[in-house]
Order: sequence, then structure tokens, then C-alpha cells
Amino acid sequence: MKTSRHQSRGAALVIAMLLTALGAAVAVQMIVPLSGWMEREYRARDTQASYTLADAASSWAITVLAADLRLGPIDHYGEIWATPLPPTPVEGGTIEGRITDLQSHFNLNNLAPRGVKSPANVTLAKALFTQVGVPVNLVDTLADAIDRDELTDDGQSERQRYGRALRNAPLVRLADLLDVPGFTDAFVRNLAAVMFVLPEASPINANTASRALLAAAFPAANADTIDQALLRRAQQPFSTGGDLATLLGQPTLEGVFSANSQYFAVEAVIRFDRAAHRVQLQIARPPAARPVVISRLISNA
Ligand SMILES: [Ca+2]
Ligand SMILES: [Ca+2]
Repeated sequence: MKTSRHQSRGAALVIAMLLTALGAAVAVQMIVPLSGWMEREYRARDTQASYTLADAASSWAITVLAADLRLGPIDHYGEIWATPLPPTPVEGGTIEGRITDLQSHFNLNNLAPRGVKSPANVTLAKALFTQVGVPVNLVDTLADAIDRDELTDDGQSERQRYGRALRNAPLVRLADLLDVPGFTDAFVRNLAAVMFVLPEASPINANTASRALLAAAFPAANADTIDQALLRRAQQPFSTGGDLATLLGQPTLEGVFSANSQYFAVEAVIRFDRAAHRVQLQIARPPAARPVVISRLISNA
């Protein structure tokens, strides 16, 4: 009862924020239905309207995430941003959407934050690679490809070890793995199920990470202790990345976890009489600046 009241209040708030975003960002005449009757005119109208509504979805998500930042430094699924936007009527159609936390997953660039290898993240990546059937030695290759120096862990030249110069820079997209010696299409597909690439290192948010990911990070913690930690998290989200290790009675993993997020995904579906479009956004929310859209994809839904 309490939960459903909380959810409907959350939904009312996210709808109010959408209407604010529509007012602020949308040239209203662009989404008023035109009088044309021909199919191609409908299509043109719907496509133009979908771009306009994609802008509205961006403004909506930015408004929601900026408002969240003012409420405090931690991020968890009990917050307003995590409440899905239910199908909401707008001129000529409906819009619905949801924001998810990209830092609930492992970001491959965490292997070498700011160009320096992170041993704890290398260890976690090896566990995750094993889970999806990708050889663990490729974690070392990838860490060498991302870290800025030209040396392997045992002091050899990377160029000699791998037969060519490595990129020595963060990955920009998952497909960049194909430029790293040893990675195949099949490996990249397997990794895509559990990992992400964000523009810079981004610790995993302990408040939004899956049970499986937490268990992989703390292989010495027993299952009951992890379940108890998850119950605790649902009641009272972690305030630092280290809280989780403490609760599990495990050593802190340097640089692996945080309790907040700077990267979010938005998925919105916009429906008209004759067409539906899916808008997928990635949003960066720096600690002291307005959130910005860093990638946008519009496709047929
Ligand atoms: Ca928050
Ligand atoms: Ca390197």
C-alpha cells in the first residue's frame, strides 16, 4: 500500500517534469497534427514529431537527473529518476520512458582509470570474463591496451609482446575491442551482455549493481551474507562504495565501487497513430554541471 502510493507519487512527479520539459524544449507547432491526408505526409509529420519528442525526452531526463543531484550525493533505485514515465498523452501521440543507471554494470575502462592499471578491477574483470566464456588472459591484454604506459606487468615492451603498438587510451565504444589483439566478434558479443564502455573510468554503483555482479566482486563472501547485504541495501542504500565491503566483512576493493552515478541511459518510446519510435540516450551528469546527452539513437519501435 505504502509502496504503491510512493510509486504513484513518483509517476506524478516524472509526468510533471515531462510537461515542464515539453514546455521548455518543444516548438509546439511541430507536434500539432497537420491537415494532410496522404501517407507520406503522415510519415513526414510523425518523423519530424519524433525528433521533436526525442528532444523533449532528453530535456525530461536532464530535468529529472539535475533535480536528483540537488537532493544529495548518493544514487539508488528508490529515487524519483528510477520511476518509469508511464505512457503519457502529448499532442498527436504518447510518450513513455525510463532512466536506468549505466554504472550498475562493469565499465571496461575501469581496468586503467586515468591511464593507470587498477589491480582490483583487473581481478573483477577476470571473474566476469570467465563467466561469459572469454579467456582471462585477454583482461591483461586489454588493460595494457588501455593503460598509458608501454610496458607489460613483467616489464616487457607491449609492442614486442603483442606484435604491434596498442592504443594506450580508453575505449570509445565496445567495438574498439576488435582492435585489441585476441578479441573476436564472438567474445565482444559475450562481453556486451555484462559490460559497458563509458568515456572514462566509472566505479560500479553498489546501490544499483546486480547480485551476480556483487557476488563476482566478493568471491570469498558467502551467499547468506550477500543476501543480508542486499536486504540492508533495500532498506537503507549505501552511502559510500566501501560500505558494502564492510557489511560483507571483506577487504575494500580500491576503485571498484561507489554509491553514486554520473552516467545514465534513457529509453523512451514515442507512439503516433501510424508510427512508433524508440529513442535511446546516454547522459553524463558531472558532479558540478548540468547533465548532457552524450549519445542519441532514434529507431523504429
Ligand atoms: Ca541521487
Ligand atoms: Ca599500454
